[in-house]
Formats: sequence, C-alpha cells, structure tokens
Amino acid sequence: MDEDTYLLNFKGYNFLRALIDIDQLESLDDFEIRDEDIFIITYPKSGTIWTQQILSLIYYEDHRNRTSQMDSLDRAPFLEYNIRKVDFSKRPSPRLFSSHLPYYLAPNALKNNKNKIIYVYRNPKDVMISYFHFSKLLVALEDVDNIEQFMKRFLDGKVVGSLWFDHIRGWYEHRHSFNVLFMRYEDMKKDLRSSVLKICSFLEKELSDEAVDDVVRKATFRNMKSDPQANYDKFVREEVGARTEDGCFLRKGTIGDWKRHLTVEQSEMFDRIFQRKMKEIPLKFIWDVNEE
Ligand code: PPS
Repeated sequence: MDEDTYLLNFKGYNFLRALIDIDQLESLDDFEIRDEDIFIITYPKSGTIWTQQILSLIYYEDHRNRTSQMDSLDRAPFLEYNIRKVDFSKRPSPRLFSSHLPYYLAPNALKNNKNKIIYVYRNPKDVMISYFHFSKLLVALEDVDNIEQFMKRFLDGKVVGSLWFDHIRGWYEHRHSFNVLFMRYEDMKKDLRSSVLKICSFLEKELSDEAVDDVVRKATFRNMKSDPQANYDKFVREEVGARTEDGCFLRKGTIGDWKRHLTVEQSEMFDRIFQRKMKEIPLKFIWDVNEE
C-alpha cells in the first residue's frame, strides 16, 4: 500500500484519510466561529493533547476536580476531524477547538484577529521521532520500517500535516492576520507553571494560585499518562486501532530523544535542510534539554 491509502490531499494539504469527512473539509471556510472560540493549532506531534489538557483544566473546574468523565478529545475537539460527530453549534461558549490546519485552510472568520489561537511548536527532530513511533502504533497511519524511511517521508511532506516547514512558516509569516500566541513545547517542558501562567494571561483567565497548581499538577507527563481522560489510550485502542499492545500516545514526552535515534549523518542532513528552509524565520528552537 502506498501513502494515498492513508493520506487524503485536500487543497495541497495531507489529512488522515481514515478519520476525515470530506464534507466537513469543504465547509470549513464557512464554519460559524464565535468570538469567544479558542483554538489550539499545531503540527502533529508537537504537544496538541498536552495543550488540550491544559486548556480544559484552565476552563473547566469539573475537569480540575475530576467530577466529569469528559475526555480531552471532547473538551477540545478537532475542527477538521469531527471524530465523535458532535454538533459544535450546541456547545456552550467558550468553545475550545484543536486543529492541525495550515494557516490557509483556517476558517475565514478566524482572520478577524479576535479569536485567541495558541500555536504550539516543537523542535522538528523530536517531532519526527515522535511521529515515527506514532506511525508504528496507529493502524490508520502508514507503517514504517526504520527511521531512514520515515525521515524521507517526513522531509518530503508525505505525512499527515504535510511538510513541517510549510506549516510553521505559514502560521508564523501570517501571524499578524491572527490573534496568535506562539508557545514552545520545550518551554512548557522546562517550566510548566510559567507556561500555564503565560497561557492564562493570553486568555485573560485569572485563576487562583491553587487552581494554577492544580492545572500544572494534572498536566505533567506522568499524571496525564495515568489519566484516562487525558492520555487517549482508549481512543487509540478502541476508536482508531493499534498495531501493538505496548505503544501509547504519551510515549516519552522529553526533549532531545532524537539523539537516541538519528545517526550523526542523518542529523547533519536534517540540519542542512532546516537551515535552508528556516533561514528567514527568527523563531528559536531548543534541541537539547540542557539548552537555555
Ligand atoms: S497528535 O497526534 O498530533 O495529537 O500528537 P501531539 O499531542 O501533538 O504530540 C504527542 C507528543 O506530545 C507528548 N506529550 C507530552 N510531553 C510532555 N508533557 C506532557 N504532559 C505531554 N503530553 C503529551 C507525547 O508524549 C508525544 O511526544 P513523544 O515524544 O512521542 O513522547
């Protein structure tokens, strides 16, 4: 089977064929946005479910005190993959949405500069490694034999989300058309509390110190991994399908795992492409846990 079995290309961008509804895609442009709607935008494997968890903890007390059974996927559903077929128009404001959409496919109304958007990005070598493992896990994604093979696919943009460079470049270069906060995965990892406070300030959400502590505690990798509402284990096993028993969405959650997977040669080749493609983008990246 080739990648077309797994990918659906719509207007130049690759979607996950198994979960996409083409009518939904066609109507994205006219999607009725409310001013209070909040969006988490990411390239895949950059911290989406982490940010879903943080935002739902910030907004919903019943998520903080675990009195509700609603999981992150329902709290901050994907705009383009309406997996649980929810009628979004019935949801109370403020609605949280997640999306991997490139800037040019975002609903038109989003360019009103009103809606708050959080764009989370991560160093692309770790994104690629995370994606490699995810492709081995999910039956809906094209399986892969080794890093070499996946790296080629990733650098050719033949994956869900298309080319990482295009995604980040597009959102960054068009940032003035949107009300967007750029958050770095690695900063969230190094200082989760400061990151949560930064997000709260952007969202104009004031939480007590205790509530912030609670958000931070429940959004750590360890706690999310054991929290069925946050870890997507059930979703992977029961709704999408897994190839193996042992893989999971919350795999490792670290900075610099790429060093354990890439040869020096592969890493240098990646660096050369990165430098060429990102030369006009002043965003800084953290590649190693000891980097400031
Ligand atoms: S997806 O499929 O696009 O929605 O995946 P996404 O959620 O964007 O990315 C999954 C990676 O994020 C890691 N993750 C975390 N890291 C640190 N702390 C917390 N709390 C956390 N939650 C999720 C997750 O483990 C995946 O990265 P890897 O490197 O594979 O572990």
